[in-house]
Amino acid sequence: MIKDRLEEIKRQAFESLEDSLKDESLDKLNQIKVKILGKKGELTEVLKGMKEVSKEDRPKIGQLVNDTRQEIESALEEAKLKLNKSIREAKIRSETIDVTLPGKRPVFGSRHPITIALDEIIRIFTGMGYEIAEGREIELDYYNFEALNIPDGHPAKDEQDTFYITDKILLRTQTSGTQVHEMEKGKLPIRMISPGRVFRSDEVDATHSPSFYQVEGLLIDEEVSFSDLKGTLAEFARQLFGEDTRVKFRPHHFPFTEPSAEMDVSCFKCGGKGCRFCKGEGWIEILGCGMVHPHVLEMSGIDPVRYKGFAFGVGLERIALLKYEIDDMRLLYENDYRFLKQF
Ligand code: 2U9
Repeated sequence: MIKDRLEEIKRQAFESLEDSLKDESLDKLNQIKVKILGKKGELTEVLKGMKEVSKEDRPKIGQLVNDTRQEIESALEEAKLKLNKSIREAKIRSETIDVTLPGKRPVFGSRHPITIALDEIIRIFTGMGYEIAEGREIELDYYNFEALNIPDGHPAKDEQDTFYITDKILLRTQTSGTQVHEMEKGKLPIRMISPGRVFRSDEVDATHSPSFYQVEGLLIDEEVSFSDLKGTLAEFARQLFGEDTRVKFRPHHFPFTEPSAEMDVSCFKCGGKGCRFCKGEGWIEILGCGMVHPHVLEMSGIDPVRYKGFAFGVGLERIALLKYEIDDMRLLYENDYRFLKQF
């Protein structure tokens, strides 16, 4: 019976409508429309069956089909409105910002301990009137060795495991070349520090790395003596490690300075009594220094009779490890935020 079929179509349509509302699916709604009202839809199929209905029943059944179509159409329209509304509301909900929620704190970076040590050293020496020159990491063999009194075959040259690029070009093993370039300019007096990265073909361990940082210093003027060197470096140590710091100079040898020395500072942990930090010595070695060798001055065109100079070199990692009581140099290169944020 057509009437039963229409009832069944309506029942199924309403059921599917409920489902598509539950699923919030506009697609499903459209599918229902096509399935029931479309050109090949179920209602159209019913209309085709009208041929079998007797003439007198046709208007009644026709009316029934139309009513059913209208009922389904308006139910579909209503469902579509409802669905659009709830989709709009969900979108608004998802885009709403709760301004009362606590904000996310930005993670602040911190200065690297090597940078802190370098800034401190730069502050101290610029305070004494020194200029800063950075120089070049890739250097000629001449500026790294020869001009510093380290000719081919010199044991000091063989001792430093150098990264060579060609037989005349290398990665600098010390920043000293920067001072040589400065001396060659012929502008005197000179009062400069050269901070920077240097390279040696060393294995990595707690105290070695193939790349590390140095600050070297150079002062050249008339009438410069070893006392000037001692006074300058003692003041440097007091500013870096504290007012009560005492210094001690031990004779040493470098090819580029004569006389040469290493400077120790009184242990800033125990004040010099001897403790675990200074390995019972009371003293901690922090730098090398000396009066610039006359031959080094001469090679760069400076008259060694009229001019004298002193020079020094500090390893920045060593200063950072000592100042911040870090026991393994590798921590300085790993860039672990948990380590870095402590400084
Ligand atoms: C010129 C003349 C002299 C630079 C100097 C040192 C002593 C020194 C070391 C410190 C720790 C290297 O990083 S380290 O291993 N350096 O002991 N450096 S005097 O002397 C110069 C430099 C340039 C023209």
